[in-house]
Amino acid sequence: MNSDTTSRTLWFEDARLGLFIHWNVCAALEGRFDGEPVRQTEYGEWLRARNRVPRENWDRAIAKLHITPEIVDSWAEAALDAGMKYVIFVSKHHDGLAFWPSRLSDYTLNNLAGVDFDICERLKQACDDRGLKLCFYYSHWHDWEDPGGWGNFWDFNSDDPAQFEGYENFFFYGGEGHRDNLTPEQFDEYWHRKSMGQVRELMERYQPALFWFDCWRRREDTNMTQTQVDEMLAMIREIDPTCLVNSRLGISKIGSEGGVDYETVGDNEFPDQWIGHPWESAATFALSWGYSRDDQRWRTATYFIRNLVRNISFGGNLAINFGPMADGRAPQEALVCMQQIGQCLRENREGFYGCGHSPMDEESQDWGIATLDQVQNRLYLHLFDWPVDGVVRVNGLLTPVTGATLCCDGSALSFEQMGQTVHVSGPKSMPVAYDTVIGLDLAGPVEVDNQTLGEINGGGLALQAHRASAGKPRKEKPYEGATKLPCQLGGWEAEDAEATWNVFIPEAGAREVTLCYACTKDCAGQGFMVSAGDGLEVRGLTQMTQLNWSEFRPIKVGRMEFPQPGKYTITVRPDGPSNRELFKLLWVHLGDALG
Ligand code: JFZ
Repeated sequence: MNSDTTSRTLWFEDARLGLFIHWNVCAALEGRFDGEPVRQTEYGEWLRARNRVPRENWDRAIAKLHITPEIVDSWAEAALDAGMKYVIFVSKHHDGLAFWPSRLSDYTLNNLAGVDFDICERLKQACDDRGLKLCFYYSHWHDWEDPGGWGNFWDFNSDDPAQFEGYENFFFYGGEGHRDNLTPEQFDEYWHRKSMGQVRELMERYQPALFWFDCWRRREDTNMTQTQVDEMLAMIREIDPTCLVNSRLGISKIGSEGGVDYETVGDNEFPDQWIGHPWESAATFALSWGYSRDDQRWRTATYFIRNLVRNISFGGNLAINFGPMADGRAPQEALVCMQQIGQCLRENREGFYGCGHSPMDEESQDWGIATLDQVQNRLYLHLFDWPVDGVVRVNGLLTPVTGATLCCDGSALSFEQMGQTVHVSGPKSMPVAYDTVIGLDLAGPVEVDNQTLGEINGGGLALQAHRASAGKPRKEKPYEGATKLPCQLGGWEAEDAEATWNVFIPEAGAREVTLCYACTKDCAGQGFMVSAGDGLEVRGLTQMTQLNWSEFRPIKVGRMEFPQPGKYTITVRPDGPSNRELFKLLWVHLGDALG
């Protein structure tokens, strides 16, 4: 976990996985208006804005929503079953409809759909009963039903044609619409009456653990003032100092005085580095937040589990969203996916909750990603790609390992630590589908070397072109379709051309050296050399692989005898003068130690 965390966010950083629920009026329209799918976006909940749905039609659709208290309970039950620790319910989306019987607006589900119980109260109880934290999404800025709110330019703009000037494409590209006749005073009145009023009402009635606001632009680029967002935050802090607030309130400062509690990154965005304050990705089971019949591109448990682990390894959370249908039921695809996620987390027992940033780069390991329990000095290896020989090869681990455990059954695994490489012997078949977790107990705080190449699954070292240090030769794009690797090394004409890789060799002994390259007839027969320093080298002559540069073949060059385990720099260079291309080198492979 992050060390600079305030106690307020401790539960959040422990929780790691949450459920987002967008029950939206678009569900009552199946995501279409009069037969037309939502325009320009996959987001069904934008239907009213995108398709310019008249207010009366939207309100008639609201009346089609129906729900029972048991369905509300089923949301919490599904979250619990999925291993989620918090539920973010959309209490009011951009259309302005309140999903609780608000005293501050008539525009409520209870009024317009005749729902005769309080969904938020029921959900609060269902979450409390299951130890889940109830959180609210509240659209504080966009409100398409209130003339003082932002975003509705189709019902509320003036008739002045000037309103369209410069905005022909604004809606298409910017997405959030333009109000030419909304005065700051009107918006301020809305802000205090409805926006802050309803947030206060939600807090007083349901004591949410967190507010998820949704201003996805920089506050400076909106009509909200600094004072307004500060007032909102101050009010929340005053009513309940334990309530968390996300950065989409419109405040980017995090953690410190006057700042919010955590950062919400972009929708379906998964950062690729550690972030030093609490953060969360919100993702969708398919592409839309609200339910739409046109949105059937469902993501898999594989996708979510890998991204969850990745987020944890960078110190973050993941909240996954489903949009219930008109009767409140979650789409079956989302439910099945949630069960798969939950089963994986339950079976592994450890490695997710309470875990955080691991300094081990994902590129340095061939099997998956590590998370860390910083308090216990326990490193969790999340294996997405189980090695077929059952040997987990951990690279670049500098801290001594004192024990290895297969988390799903608690059994001890044998292991061998050879310098910065650890071999853990697991079963030949992957015990837990999607992700199997192995716990490594460390003698002290984790230290890693991410710079030195280690072994791949199955053994041996793969020195690929894109991992090389090279100026001459250069990294070139291979022939279309020739390989999935990003580059090849070409341009070896210069005498000082060389490509190098820093590797760690865990065991002394002979290793077979293979080069995979393309070479044409004109360039065959030239000398090259692979060296590991100190007279340790093998030489070869290039062989033709095809008349053009499209055919890569693995060609054995010889054996290299590594006198001792340790770090080596492997260099490939021309052997003897040449003014021609040598080859297009794709990779060098150093096999497993040969006895
Ligand atoms: C917003 C909403 O407009 C949307 O309906 C949904 O509620 C989602 C959670 O948030 O949409 C966004 C927000 C941010 C980006 C894009 C759409 N973004 O940062 O790219």
